Amino acid sequence: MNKEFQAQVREAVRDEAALRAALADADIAPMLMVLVQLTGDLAILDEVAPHIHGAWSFLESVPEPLKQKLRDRLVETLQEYAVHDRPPPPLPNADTLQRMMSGGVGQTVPEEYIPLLVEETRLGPEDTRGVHWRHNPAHLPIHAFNVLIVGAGIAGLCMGIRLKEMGIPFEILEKNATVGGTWLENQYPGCAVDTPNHFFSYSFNPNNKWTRHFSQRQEIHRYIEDTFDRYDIRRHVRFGVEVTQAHYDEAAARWRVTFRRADGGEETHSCNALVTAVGQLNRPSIPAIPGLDDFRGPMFHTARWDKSVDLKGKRVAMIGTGASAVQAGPSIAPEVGKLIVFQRTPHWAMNNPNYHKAVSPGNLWCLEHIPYFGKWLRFQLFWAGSDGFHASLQKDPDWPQPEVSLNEANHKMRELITDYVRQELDGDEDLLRKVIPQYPPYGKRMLRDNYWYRMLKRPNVVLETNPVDRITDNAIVVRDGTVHEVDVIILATGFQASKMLAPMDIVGRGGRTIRQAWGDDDPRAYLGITAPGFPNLFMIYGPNTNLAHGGSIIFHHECQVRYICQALREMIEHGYTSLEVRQDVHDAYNHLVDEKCQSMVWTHPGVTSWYKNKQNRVTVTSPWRLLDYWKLTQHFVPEEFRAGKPGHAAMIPGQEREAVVSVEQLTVS
Ligand code: NA7
Repeated sequence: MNKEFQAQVREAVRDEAALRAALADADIAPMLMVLVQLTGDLAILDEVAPHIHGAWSFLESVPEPLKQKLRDRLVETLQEYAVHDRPPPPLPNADTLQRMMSGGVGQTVPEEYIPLLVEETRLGPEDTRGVHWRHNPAHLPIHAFNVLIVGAGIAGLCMGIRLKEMGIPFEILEKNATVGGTWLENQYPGCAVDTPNHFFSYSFNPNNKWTRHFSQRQEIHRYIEDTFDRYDIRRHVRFGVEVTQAHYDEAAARWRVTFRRADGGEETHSCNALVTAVGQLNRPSIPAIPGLDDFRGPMFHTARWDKSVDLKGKRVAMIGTGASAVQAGPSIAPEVGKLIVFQRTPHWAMNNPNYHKAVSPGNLWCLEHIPYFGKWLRFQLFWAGSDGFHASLQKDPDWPQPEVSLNEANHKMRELITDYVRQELDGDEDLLRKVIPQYPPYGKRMLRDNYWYRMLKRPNVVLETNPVDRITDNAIVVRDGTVHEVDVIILATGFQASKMLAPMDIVGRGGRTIRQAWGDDDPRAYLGITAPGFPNLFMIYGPNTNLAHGGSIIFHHECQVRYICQALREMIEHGYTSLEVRQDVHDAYNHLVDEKCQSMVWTHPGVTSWYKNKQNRVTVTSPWRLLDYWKLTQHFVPEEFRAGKPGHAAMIPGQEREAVVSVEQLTVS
C-alpha cells in the first residue's frame, strides 16, 4: 500500500511539465481535496470552497489566480512527498472529512453520510464491502456448499467476485453467448449510461480510463469484460444456457435448477443457494397494438436492434419516448429519410453539460497519476447524483398545484427544465406544449437530454401525439385517422419490469410458485433480496430496488451482494441448510415500502410508468435514500430469518426480535 502510493507520487512528479499541464486542464474540486488530504491544510479549503457551488465540475467559479495557487501548492506537495519518500497520509478524522466533503461540493454533507462515502470511495485502508469469515475458514465446510447465479451481467459478476474472495464454489448460468447482460443486449445507436461513469463502476474496480463522463455502451461492455478477466470469473460462467425452472427440494434443502442448452437439450443442476442476477429490464415489452403482426417491413425492439436493416433514407417510425428512444432517436435522425416519433406521454429530460463531453486529457492524466484524485472525483459524482433530489420528490400536502408539481423545489425544477426545453425548441410554443409533461418532474424516470428536443426541430422529424390506433402492412394509423406510411418500425416500448424473474418458473417451499406468491406483476421481497416461502433464494435487483431519484444501480448491487454474502456466511458457519426470511419481517418491511412510496412522486395520480404495476403499486423502484438502503443492508440480522439444520425442524436462530423494521430504526428523510 505504502509502496504503491510512493511509486505513484514519484511517477507523478517525474515530468513536472506534464504534471503542470495536466493540472491546468483538470477539475478543481478533486484537486483541492487531494491537496487538503496530503497537507492537512484546511486554510486552503476555506479559501477555495466558497467558489464551489455544487458537486458537478461545471459548478465552480474559482478565480484563476486561486486555481494557479492551488496547482502550484499541489506540485510542491507532491514533490516534497517524492523527495522524502513519505508514506500516505492517514485518513482524516470524521470532522475533517465532513469539512472537506462539504467544501468540495459547496453544500453541507451531513455527518451520517461520512462512513458510506469513505466506503464507496475506498478512501479508507480496507474494502469494507468484502465479507470475511469470522471463524477459521479451514475448519468450515465451505467446499461442500455451492451457489448458482443466474445472469452474467453487472450484478452476477459482482456476486461472483465476492464469492470467489470467500472461496465459496459457484457457477454462473448465462443465456447469452458472452457476458454483459443489458450492456450486451442493448446495442441500439446512441446507447449510453446516464449515470456519471466514474461512479457507475464497481467501488472495488474503478476505471481511470473512461473516455467520456457518460460512456457509450461499447465502453461499458468492455469494462465489464475486463472486470470478468481481471477477477478471472469467466471460467465460472456456463454460456448459452437459459434457466427455465428452479425447484426447491425441501428434503434436501437444495434448489434444483433446470436450464435449456443452445442445442435444445435440458440439464438440471442443484445448489445450496440460488442467486438471481437477471435485471429488471431484460424482457422487452411488445405493445399489443392491433395489426402489429401485419406490418411487412422490418420491425424490432430497441433491445433487439437489427443491425442488418439499413435505415439510410428510410421512413422510420419510433414508438415510445422513454430513455431508449431519447438516446436512439437523435442518433438515427440525421441518416433516416423521415423519422416519425409516436409519443403516448411526454417524459421529463434534464440537461447536463457533461453529458456529451469527453473526459479532458488533464483529468485522464490526474486520474492515472495523482493519488486520491479518482476517489475524490467519485465522491463528487456520488454526491452530484444521489440523495440530493430525494426530499424534492416527497409530496407536500399543502402544495397549491399538486397536479403539476409536488412542492416548491419540484416546481422550481419544472420551471428550470421548461425554460431549457423552450430554448432548445427555439421558442416553438406549439411543440413545447406537446413535450412538456402535465405531471411533476420525476413522475416517470428522469431522462438526460440527448439533443432530443433539437431533434424534434429537424425538418425530417415529425412528433405524432395522437394515440396509435392500429398498424397495417405498411403504415401506422393514429386515432384521428391519419395514416403514416413507414418502411421500418422501431419499438422503443420498454420492458416487462414488474413481471420480475419471468419467464423463469420458480417453485418454492410447498410447491408454491413465485407467480402464485407475486401474481403477474406484484413482486415483493425483504430488502428486495429475499422472500418467505423461497428459502436459500436471493435476488439482486429484486422488487423495489430500482433507483429513480439518483444513484448508481451498481451501488445497490454492491449493497445486495454484501448482504447475500453475509447470509451465506451465516449458513456455512452455523451449518444451516436453509435460511428463510420471516413472514412478519417481510410484511413489515413491505408495508413500510408501500407507505413511503405513497408519499412520493411515483404514485402521483395519472402517471403511468414502469415503476409500478397495473394496480398502481410501486413494485420496481426503491423509496429509500441510498444511505437508508446502505444501512438496511449493511448487516445481515439472523433474528429476521428462520434457519434449518439437518434433522431439525425449521427454527429461529438467536433471539427473536419484536420490532423488525421501523421508521425509527431507519433514518428515513
Ligand atoms: P420506457 O422508459 O418504459 O419507455 C417506453 C416508452 O414506450 C414510453 O414512452 C411508453 O409510453 C411507450 N409505449 C409503451 N407501450 C406503448 C404503446 N402501446 N403505444 C405507444 N407507446 C407505448 O422504456 P425504455 O426502454 O425507454 O427505458 C427503460 C429503462 O431502460 C430506462 O428508464 C433506463 O433505466 C434503461 P408511456 O410513457 O407509457 O405513455
